[in-house]
Amino acid sequence: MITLYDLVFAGDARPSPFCWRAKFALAHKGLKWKEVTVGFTEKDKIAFSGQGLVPVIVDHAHADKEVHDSWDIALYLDQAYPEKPLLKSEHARAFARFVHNWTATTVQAGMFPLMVADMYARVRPQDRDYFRESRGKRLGTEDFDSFQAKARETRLVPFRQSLDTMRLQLKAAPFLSGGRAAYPDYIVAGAFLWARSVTPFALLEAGDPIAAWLDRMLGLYGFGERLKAAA
Ligand SMILES: N[C@@H](CCC(=O)N[C@@H](CS)C(=O)NCC(=O)O)C(=O)O
Repeated sequence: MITLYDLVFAGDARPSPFCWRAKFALAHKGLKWKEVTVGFTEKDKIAFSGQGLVPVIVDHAHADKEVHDSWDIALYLDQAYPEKPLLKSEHARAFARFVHNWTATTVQAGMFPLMVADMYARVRPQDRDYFRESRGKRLGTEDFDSFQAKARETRLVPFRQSLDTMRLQLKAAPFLSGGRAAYPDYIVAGAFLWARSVTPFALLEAGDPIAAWLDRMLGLYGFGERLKAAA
């Protein structure tokens, strides 16, 4: 059994893209886990990990080994549970790392301005000050409503275009990793599950092949039923 410390929003929503990566990785391995929720102001729950970000896992089958950071969790799971590798070879790791970097700089960075006010609206009441101050510092404003409205006017079309790389990849095969989903797919799916958890806004146009891919991703391990989509 593994314990996964998972970020929580109001209504028990679980938006963290990095925690979704860890959940995909655990499900891929066929491992069972239980989740402990962590609000933005409940970092004491993960203080034992020596840092303040989730995901954190504790592997009770391996002397309560603690691992944090989604990438290190994937590497750890491959080492402790070598069957069904997530990142089999140096080449697989390099491709996944590329997708990790692209997701950070293009996908997640592109999504955030388009949904920051919707996120703020869904943060637990006791975490709102923390979110407003920390994200306000990042964006240079705490007026998330205006920031988001402006972003939707000016940044939505470029954001959608920035995903063309992914559409081209999906022309060749049903998953980014080929015929079967693998860790690179989990990385990008995490970003889209983040968005689904915090906003009803349509980041993708109807009929976008990325939406069909996301449906396939949600079907893999039944995450579609688990996801609390934002209304
Ligand atoms: N590089 C880390 C990033 C983890 C991360 O940024 N987690 C966010 C949730 S999505 C977090 O814990 N944020 C807490 C905070 O902002 O205080 C990973 O891949 O796991």
